[in-house]
Amino acid sequence: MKTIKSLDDLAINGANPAFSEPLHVGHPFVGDRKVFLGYVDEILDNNWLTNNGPMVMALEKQVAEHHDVKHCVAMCSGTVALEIAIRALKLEGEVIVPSFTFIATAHALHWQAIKPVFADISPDTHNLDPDSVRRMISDRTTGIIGVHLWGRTAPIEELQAIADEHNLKLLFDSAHAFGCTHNGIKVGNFGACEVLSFHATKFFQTLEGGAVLTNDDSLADTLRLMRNFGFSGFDNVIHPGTNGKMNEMSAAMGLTNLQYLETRIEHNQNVYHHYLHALSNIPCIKLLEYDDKETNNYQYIVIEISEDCKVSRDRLVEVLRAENILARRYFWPCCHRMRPYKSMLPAQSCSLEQSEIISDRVVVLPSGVAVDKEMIDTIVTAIAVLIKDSQ
Ligand code: T4K
Repeated sequence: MKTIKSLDDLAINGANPAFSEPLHVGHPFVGDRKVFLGYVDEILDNNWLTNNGPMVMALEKQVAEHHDVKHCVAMCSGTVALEIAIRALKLEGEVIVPSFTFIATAHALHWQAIKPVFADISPDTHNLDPDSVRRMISDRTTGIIGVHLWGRTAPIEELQAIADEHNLKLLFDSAHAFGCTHNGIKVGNFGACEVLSFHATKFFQTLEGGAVLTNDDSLADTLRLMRNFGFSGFDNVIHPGTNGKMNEMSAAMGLTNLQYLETRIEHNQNVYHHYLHALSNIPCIKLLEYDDKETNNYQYIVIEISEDCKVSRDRLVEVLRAENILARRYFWPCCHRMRPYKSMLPAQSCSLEQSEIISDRVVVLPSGVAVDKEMIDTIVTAIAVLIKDSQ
């Protein structure tokens, strides 16, 4: 790896890039290939490829146990899991969501002709601000979707109190929060249900996939019907539904990867602490911290660049990309600034000040299996040289 001592050593100024291959945020983790291929052989031998097969059932059991929750209903993606959960809970009219989230949270509502009403976030947590949620309630509101952004849980008690007070359904988009806790209790146990994503880039991946976690028996039955066209046995459709099923290959990838949860958290936690230490002396940069008293999966390394920094957030991303460090501007622009919602909700941006400020300042750095300590040192040195020499 090259040594970076001054601005002249940066690739953006003509030097060689620090990394010969791109370093991604969300580089997929794949467990033991032989174990996975053994499952694949089993699937092909069984000739049972999808439709609630044995691999999916085994995965659901293990994921539910891991989250201390009664039901895990596996689906083909986190987005479809959100859509089905929203429909199973009979949400309609308007539903309150953060704007500072991945676009799927809003799309899952819009796709079903429900209006996402965007509430602001607290700048310290990046999660929904309960006061802003209260301000967005109208007589058309039927629900709230909290997002546990970066695996740090939303203000669950406050949101539940608002939901109870106004007779609203509360569910959580827990796409980032596989295995994470709130006051020591695993996600999956809050609200009416919680939705996980098992996308390739997530802490726990099944190629594509997702699941709804719930302790509600009747809701779990409905979700199972809805993900399979509403079929209850052959030739008998008893509920509206769609095709949200997870296939056996995805479940096999999940069963393979479930064996590594502890070692992966340990690795990610070490990565996070190394970044925390390395970034601590750089002006203008704040690393979003995780509460070590809670279980987190430490999948995302999120930095904020301060307003008074001489280097803009976008310049920082550009400089890192030239080094083959593919840092991401998650989640920029906020959902309400994306075209479908920008045109639908022209009046909303004034009430989403913190979302806009944070989304203009955030950079997510490569983490997880993509990096080791030496690579982190190089990434941080590139950031340090850029910022210190530009002051
Ligand atoms: N709610 C929230 C809060 C979410 O963050 C997400 C998904 C959802 C709901 C919906 O869940 P899913 O329906 O996706 O299960 C990525 C992911 O596609 C998306 O799943 C994720 N959130 C979001 C935060 O990030 P993109 O479009 O920014 O990145 P993508 O998929 O191109 O991957 C990022 C980088 O990783 C790529 O530049 C290359 C690398 N990569 C990616 C894949 C897929 C690999 O090296 N190998 C791979 O196989 O959305």
